[in-house]
Amino acid sequence: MKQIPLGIVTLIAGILITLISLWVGQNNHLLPEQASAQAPLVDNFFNVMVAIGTALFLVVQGAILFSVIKFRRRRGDNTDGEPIEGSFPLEILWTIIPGIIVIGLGIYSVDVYTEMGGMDAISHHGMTHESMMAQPNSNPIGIGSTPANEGKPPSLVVNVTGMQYAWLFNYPDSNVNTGELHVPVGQDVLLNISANDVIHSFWIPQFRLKQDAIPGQATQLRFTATKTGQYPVVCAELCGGYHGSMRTSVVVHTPEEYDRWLAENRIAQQPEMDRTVAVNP
Ligand SMILES: [Cu+2]
Repeated sequence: MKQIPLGIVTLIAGILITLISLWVGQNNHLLPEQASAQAPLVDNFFNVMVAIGTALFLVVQGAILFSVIKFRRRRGDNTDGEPIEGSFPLEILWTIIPGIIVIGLGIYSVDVYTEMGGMDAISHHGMTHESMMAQPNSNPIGIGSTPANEGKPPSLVVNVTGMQYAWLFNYPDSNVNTGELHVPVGQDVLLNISANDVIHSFWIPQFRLKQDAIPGQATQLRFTATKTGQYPVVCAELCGGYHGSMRTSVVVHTPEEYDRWLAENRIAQQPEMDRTVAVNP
């Protein structure tokens, strides 16, 4: 058999591994459906990491498999293996490559966080010590306005309270209280999150958003839902014996549906009970 030059073999293997890794990165289907404007940002980052992970897996496992077959013990060969003691250039190489990958992912992740609105909350922290003493915990932390929405007020504000073991939603503009979050699709929504007792964590997997609810520290999540439907809201911080049942839903409506829902609940929650009966069969 004619020997193919090692350089060509390595090149072909490199191209194949790159193509396979890129494909796996784009087609892994490991995450649930995307339902917020932030979701594609998170998923693109995740897919890049899956692609890099796949490439590393193939290179490492491929090298092991290749060595096991190529350098296996032949029948009747009882000699010792060649003693090899480290390789300085190789160690430099496999330190530099992960170093570049980690720094690159670090920079990319900060970019994703900025695009999601994560830096908005942080920039609000440039206040003096005196003003912090005067207004304790008045600056919410979490995901704020995206660079595109900078300076614009949100179109809907909802107060979210976490308690053992439920989420409560209050719509301050319309005085509606619910146990389920309802939002219109395509609109800029701000959640003001607080906790009554212990730390909880407000998580909507389909939005790729999660924010701790902390007693004494206001937090926030600002997002735009991009797909109508019903998605789970899950408490993601172990908060006590019934933490596992601390779940509810977010319902993303079309704007017309949302207005109808809001109108029904606004009337339903007024004190005059006769009207409640009339509109809420
Ligand atoms: Cu909880």
